[in-house]
Amino acid sequence: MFDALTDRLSGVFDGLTGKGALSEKDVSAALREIRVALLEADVALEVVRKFIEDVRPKAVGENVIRSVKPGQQVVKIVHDALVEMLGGEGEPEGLRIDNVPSIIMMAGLQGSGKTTTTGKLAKRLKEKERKKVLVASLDVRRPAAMEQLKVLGEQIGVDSLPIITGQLPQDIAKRAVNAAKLGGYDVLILDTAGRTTLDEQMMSEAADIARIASPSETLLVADALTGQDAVETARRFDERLKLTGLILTRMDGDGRGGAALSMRAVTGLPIKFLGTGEKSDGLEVFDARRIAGRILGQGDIVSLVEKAASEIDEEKAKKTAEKMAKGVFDLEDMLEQFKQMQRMGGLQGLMGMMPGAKQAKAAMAAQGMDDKVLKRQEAIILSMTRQERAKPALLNASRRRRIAAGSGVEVSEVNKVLKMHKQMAGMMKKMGKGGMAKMAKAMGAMGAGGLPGGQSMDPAAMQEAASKMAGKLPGGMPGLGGGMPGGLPGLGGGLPGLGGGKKKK
Ligand SMILES: Nc1nc2c(ncn2[C@@H]2O[C@H](COP(=O)(O)OP(=O)(O)OP(=O)(O)O)[C@@H](O)[C@H]2O)c(=O)[nH]1
Ligand SMILES: [Mg+2]
Repeated sequence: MFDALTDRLSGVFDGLTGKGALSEKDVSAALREIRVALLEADVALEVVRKFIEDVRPKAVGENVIRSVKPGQQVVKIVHDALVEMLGGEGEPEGLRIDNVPSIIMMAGLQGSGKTTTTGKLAKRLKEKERKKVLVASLDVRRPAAMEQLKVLGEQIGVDSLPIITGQLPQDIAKRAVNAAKLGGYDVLILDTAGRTTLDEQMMSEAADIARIASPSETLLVADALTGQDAVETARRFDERLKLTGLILTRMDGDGRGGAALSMRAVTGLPIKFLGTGEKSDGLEVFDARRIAGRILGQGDIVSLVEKAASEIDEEKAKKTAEKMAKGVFDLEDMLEQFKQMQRMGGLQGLMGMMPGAKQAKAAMAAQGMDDKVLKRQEAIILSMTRQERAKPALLNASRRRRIAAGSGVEVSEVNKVLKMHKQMAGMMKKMGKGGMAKMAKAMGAMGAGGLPGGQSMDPAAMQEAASKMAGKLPGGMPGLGGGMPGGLPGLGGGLPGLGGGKKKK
């Protein structure tokens, strides 16, 4: 998401934290580099200027330069300023949906992701907040637009307003509001038509709809890949529509991310969500603290744990945890780990959220380690019989040959999987019950605001905690092509225990 920026900044920070003492000159040089890094990431000039102005006096202060770890102090100051720029401390404000029905209007340029995001929001409100949701397309321009929303609604199990062709958007808006009232819906989401450029006709149509529906949320959906244009779009829409928040889509793309960073500072509007994929679950609540952590390469353990919690099958997790507590970890369990990792977005998805992910990613790429390998290993285990999976000792040479043939690999690959399993099982045994509980606690402390108000956030301590955690996990799956850094795949092994532990509380 912010890869290039993260790279640049970690370079600057490495320079700072590597030094015992810092002079004012060191800090100024670092600030210059941070300034360039932000500009290169496409953060608006005015925003960068203000950012550096905020940071400078704090970073060159006596108490910083004289402190024991000046570099880390500077990192913390930058972190706090970044949080401020992105939206400030504190929990992200949710959507205002306290009326019945609450109306959410989606606005934005053509192709910015309004319809997709309408679906994502509807799914989220339905599943996470148990709301009864109605979606309605007011897009009468693009012939297939209404059909698109209808199909999307069917996919996620959300009702959509019946289509009546030939109606004006204003009339559809009225009909939708009525239908939402009569149908006892908690939330009505209005998906509007977009144009390629801002024009008066589109604006007045949107303003009409806003007047008719008086939405409690008017959200601008903007494509993060369009950079500074997105910021300008937000400004212009806000003049006419009185926006209540922003949603930035395509954050999964390899854009420079700067638009996202400028958005809040320039418009004063809160960023509410990020779109992170084409699928209906590619939506993330925007949390300034977490995003700042990600940008600074501190990883985003909170997102990771949340994602794990939503993807993990509680029943299976509990079973695995119980087995592990007894020191049992068979090939069936390992298979389950692989599947879980894939559900969580595969290795790449996981890595993006881990502290120190940059180095780990590079190391993995260098070793040709990717999700395909994971799939292959899964295929190997799937070629075994149930008994073999439960009791790997059964796997003699002829059985191994059969499995290799069955999964289309060399016998040496099968051996690698078995070796890896042996190592993981060994680690699991060592960790036992105590290790798991400790780890769950460590993750909890790092996640759920365990760092009081972010005030004591010391990036170094966080790194340390994270690497300790990684150390506890069954690290290095050598079978996967030689020493994995930081025991990442082990995370898959660790997480089910976490789920199980949580449930028992
Ligand atoms: N990668 C990625 N693609 C997205 C995201 N959000 C939307 N898309 C894709 O962007 C394209 C356009 O999305 P739509 O939701 O149809 O956009 P729209 O604003 O409704 O477009 P119009 O109705 O034509 O104005 C689709 O191919 C979506 O799959 C996102 O967060 N990430
Ligand atoms: Mg659309």
